[in-house]
Amino acid sequence: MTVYPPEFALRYRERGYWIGQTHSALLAGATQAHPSRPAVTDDRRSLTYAELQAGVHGLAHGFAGLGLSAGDRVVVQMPNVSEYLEVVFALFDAGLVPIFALATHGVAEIDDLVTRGEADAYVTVDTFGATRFADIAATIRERHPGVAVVVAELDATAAERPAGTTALAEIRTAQTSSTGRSSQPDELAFLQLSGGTTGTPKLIPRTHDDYLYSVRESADICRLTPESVFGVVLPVSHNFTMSSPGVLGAIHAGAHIVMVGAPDAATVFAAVARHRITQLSAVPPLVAAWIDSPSRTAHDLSSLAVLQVGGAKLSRALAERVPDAFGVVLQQVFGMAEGLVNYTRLDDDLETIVGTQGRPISPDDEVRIVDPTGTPVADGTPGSLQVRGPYTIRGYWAGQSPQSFTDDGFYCTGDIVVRDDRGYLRVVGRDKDQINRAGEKIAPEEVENHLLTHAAVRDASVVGVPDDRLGERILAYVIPATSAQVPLPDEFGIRGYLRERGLARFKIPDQILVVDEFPTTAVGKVSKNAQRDGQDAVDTPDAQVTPHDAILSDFAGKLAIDPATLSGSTALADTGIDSLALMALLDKWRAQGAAGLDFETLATSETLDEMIAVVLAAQTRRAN
Ligand code: OOB
Repeated sequence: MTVYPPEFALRYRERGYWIGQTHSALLAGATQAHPSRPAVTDDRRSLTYAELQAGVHGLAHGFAGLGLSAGDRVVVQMPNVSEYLEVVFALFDAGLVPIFALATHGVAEIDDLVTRGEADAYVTVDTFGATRFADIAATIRERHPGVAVVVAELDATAAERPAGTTALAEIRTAQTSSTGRSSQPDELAFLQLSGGTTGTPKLIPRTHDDYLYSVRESADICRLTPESVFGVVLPVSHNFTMSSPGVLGAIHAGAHIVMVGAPDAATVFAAVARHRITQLSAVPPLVAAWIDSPSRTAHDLSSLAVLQVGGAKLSRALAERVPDAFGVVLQQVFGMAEGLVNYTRLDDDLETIVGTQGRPISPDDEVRIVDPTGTPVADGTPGSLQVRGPYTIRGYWAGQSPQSFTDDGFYCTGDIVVRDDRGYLRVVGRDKDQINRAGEKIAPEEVENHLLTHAAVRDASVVGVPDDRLGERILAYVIPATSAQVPLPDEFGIRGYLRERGLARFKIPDQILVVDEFPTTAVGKVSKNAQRDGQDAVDTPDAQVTPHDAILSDFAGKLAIDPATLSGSTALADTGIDSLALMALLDKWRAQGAAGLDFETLATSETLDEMIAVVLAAQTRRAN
């Protein structure tokens, strides 16, 4: 791990940023201050701080008993459930290093993380919603016999746990005190994932000291108190939800964390009303879907005080609608798992809140904005953002991608920003080969590499193109291998192929075009600019509603494809529909009478026919 140079570490300590706190100490402090206050609630259970701490200690001894030694890595892949906090803090207590996988990752990503992170264990759940994590667990167990696989059993009706795996409940002990094995404040606490610009995403090493400085400051900037109720809608393991101020900021403040089961407006707003949620974090497309939803006015949202939006650029037009639509203060968040996080402050004037992506957390965040030759530009001029500071990494895990850091230790973010004379930043573009699809980051090269494994694909090039709903969607150009023994499948077949390889759903191209050749630049490289050009934002037309075909046509409309290319037997997953689009459709169909329809049932349909039957049944129930 690349460490901070001693003179910087000294300065960060002297200035009171690094206070020698570990994550275990963070939870212990909150537990001591508020033992009987609610810590975390999900759909199945609720734990006070004392109960959470007890669960953590009981599990920590269990993890220690698995034969893992201090510093061993453990890939954690869990959805937004209370057990997530128990597991992660138990790993901290046991001196183990979590690698924070996303719940949306497929077996391809998990396998890669286990391999590259040289992990000794993988912790997941059995089933959650539509996702059968147990299948990933079984494959990891098979491919990595030396890796301990621990499964939290959430679903009593789930199929049997895969052979060779251990139930989380089995390793729970009755011990109520710490194992005393936590790593030190200045040591590696966990590995976070980078959005990635290369074939293999990079791992981000964060220490307790640097991360918790950003957490405490964030909780302060966002004014979390023990009375706050923090609703978790985005994946809990993402840096935004984890620490900006996220669940860790909530714990620092002694606040109540509510894990919301699904991101659709009806579920989220019902949870806001029921738990009196005061604060939510979201990505822009989610906010757009929530604003448009009829559920917004159907629930009591009066408890909501702050809506944070980040992860991707929030348009000014959407930003302007947020305060009135939800009766909240909007807070823009521009951050990165590598470190730097910018916030608009809650008492900033409206112009700053809707027109900028905020300013850095720390007075010691050194922000440098440079032109292509590396020369700093004047305020007001767009340039490439570089940063160095008390919670920004100095290098990736295992020395990956050294070119992402300058000789004097600045991290090159790949974002094009404009700074004003007060230090507020506006994100105006990007100079990294990365797609930002609804806040989820995709490295084109990674998707290309998967496409290239197909025998009928000679070449593949993946780009992000502007999209009204998602911000950007993924477009893949494919050149068929003419001499191949197998024919190139159609668009749905190619998606099915990628899915079978275990690629995360959010990385599967939204659109696939088969071409004879790629446009090239003057020096003969594939011109991704040319491939992006001419691909305008797709407007999603609203279709007429009559039974079966109309639903199919709504569906095709959302995907901006010709309904004639869809058949009832097409697998829902292979259509490339994402949860945001599905949420919008759900809202529309609900408004048209399918009152009892829920996100889960819709999302778990195998085929389009099955989904349509579910919608029609819900409409009929209402009609009767
Ligand atoms: C957050 O973290 P990552 O690591 O998934 O992605 C970082 C990248 C940034 O470099 C930038 O390209 C983009 O995501 N980004 C934004 C943005 N917030 C992030 N682009 C425009 N406007 C914004 N508000 O995404 C993340 C980490 C902590 C807090 C919030 C977001």
